[in-house]
Amino acid sequence: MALIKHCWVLLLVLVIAFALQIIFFSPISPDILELPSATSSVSVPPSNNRLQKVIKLGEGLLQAPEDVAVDEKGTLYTATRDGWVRRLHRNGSWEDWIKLESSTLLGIATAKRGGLIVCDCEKGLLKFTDDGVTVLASHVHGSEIRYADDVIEASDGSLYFSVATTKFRFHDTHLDLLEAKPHGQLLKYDPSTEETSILLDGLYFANGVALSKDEAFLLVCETWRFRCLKHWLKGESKGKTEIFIENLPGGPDNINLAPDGSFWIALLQVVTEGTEFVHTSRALKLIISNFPKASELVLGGIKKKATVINVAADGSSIRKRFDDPNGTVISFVTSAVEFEDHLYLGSLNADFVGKLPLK
Ligand SMILES: *[C@@H]1O[C@H](CO)[C@@H](O)[C@H](O)[C@H]1NC(C)=O
Ligand SMILES: *[C@@H]1O[C@H](CO)[C@@H](O)[C@H](O)[C@H]1NC(C)=O
Ligand SMILES: [Ca+2]
Ligand SMILES: [Ca+2]
Repeated sequence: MALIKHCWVLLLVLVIAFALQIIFFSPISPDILELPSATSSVSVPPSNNRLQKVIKLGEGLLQAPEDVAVDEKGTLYTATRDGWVRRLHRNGSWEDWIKLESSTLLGIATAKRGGLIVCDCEKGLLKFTDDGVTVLASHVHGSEIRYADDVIEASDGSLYFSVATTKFRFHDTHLDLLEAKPHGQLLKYDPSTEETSILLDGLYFANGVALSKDEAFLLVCETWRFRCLKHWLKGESKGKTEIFIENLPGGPDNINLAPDGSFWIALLQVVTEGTEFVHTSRALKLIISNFPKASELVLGGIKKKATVINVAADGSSIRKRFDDPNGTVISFVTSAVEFEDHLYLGSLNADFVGKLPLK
C-alpha cells in the first residue's frame, strides 16, 4: 500500500513539474485568436485558379522576393533572402543592384527623388541609392526597431512604415501568431527632422501599408486580425482610425494602391486547415510553443496556397479574387503590384516574381 501511495505522490509531482515547466518556459503568453466571422457584410468571391497562369520572371535568380515595387521609369525592384536588391529593366535584363548582409529584407517602396526605401527586420528602415545604403531609422523612443515590415512614401517625403511585432523576431513569426497579442506598430519617419514617431500601437501583426490616391488616408493591414485599418491623415477625421475592411478570407500581407484608386491585397493562409482548434485553446498553445517543430507547423499551411484580392477604394467590396488553391504554380504570395495592366507578385516561397496579365 505504502509503495502505491508513494507512486501516486511521485506521479503528481511529475505532473505538476511538467505543467510548471510548460507555463514558465513557454516563450509565449497566449490569447485566443479571433477567426474571421462567417457572417461578414463583405461578400467574398469564390476561389479559382487564375494565379496558376502566372509568367515567372527571374526564375531561379530570386530567393523569396517578399515585395515588389516599380518606379516611374518602369524599372521593377525586389529584395530577396540573400540580401540582394535586384532590378528588372524595361529591356528585360535583371541587374544585381545592391547587396546587404541580411536575410530579412521585406517591404520596399520607391522614393520620388530616386532610390528605394527598404524594410529590414534586423536593421530598421533603410534607403538604397546608387551610392549605397543608409539607415534612416533604427530606433523609436529609445527602442530598437526590429521587425520593420512594409513602407510607403507620401508626397511630402514622410515615410509611413509598419513594425509587425515588437516582441518576436522574423524567424519566430509563428510564435507571434500563437501568442495572438497585438505587438505591432505603425511608425512615421519625418525626413525634415530625421525623427521617427509612433502613429499607432497595439496592432495584430502590422503588415502592409498603403496611401489612398489623394493621400487623405493611410491603410495598415493586421495579419492576425484578418483586417486592414484606415488612418485619416487629412480632413475632419484627421488622426482618427477606423476599420477599412474586415473578415478577409486570409491574413492580409502587403497592400498596394492600384492606378484606379482601388487596392491589391495579398492574403495568407495563416490558419492551416484542420488546425483551427489550436488557436482557440490557450493551454494547447502553451504546450505546443514548448516544441519548436510543432509550433512551426502552426503556420505550415501558408506555403500551400496563394490568394490576392482587389478591394474597392472605400473598402466596401472585394471586386476581384485570384488564387492558386493548391500552390502548384505559386504559393505564399505576399505582395501584388499593378503596373501597365499586369499584376506583379512577390512570394516568400517562390524563386521568381509572378507576372499576371489583367486583360
Ligand atoms: C538594359 O538596360 C540597362 C539599363 O538601361 C542597361 O544597363 C543594360 O545594359 C541593358 N541590357 C541590355 C541587354 O540591353
Ligand atoms: C492543383 O490544381 C490544378 C487545377 O487547378 C490541378 O490540375 C492539379 O492537379 C492540382 N494539383 C494538386 C497537387 O492537387
Ligand atoms: Ca511595398
Ligand atoms: Ca509584408
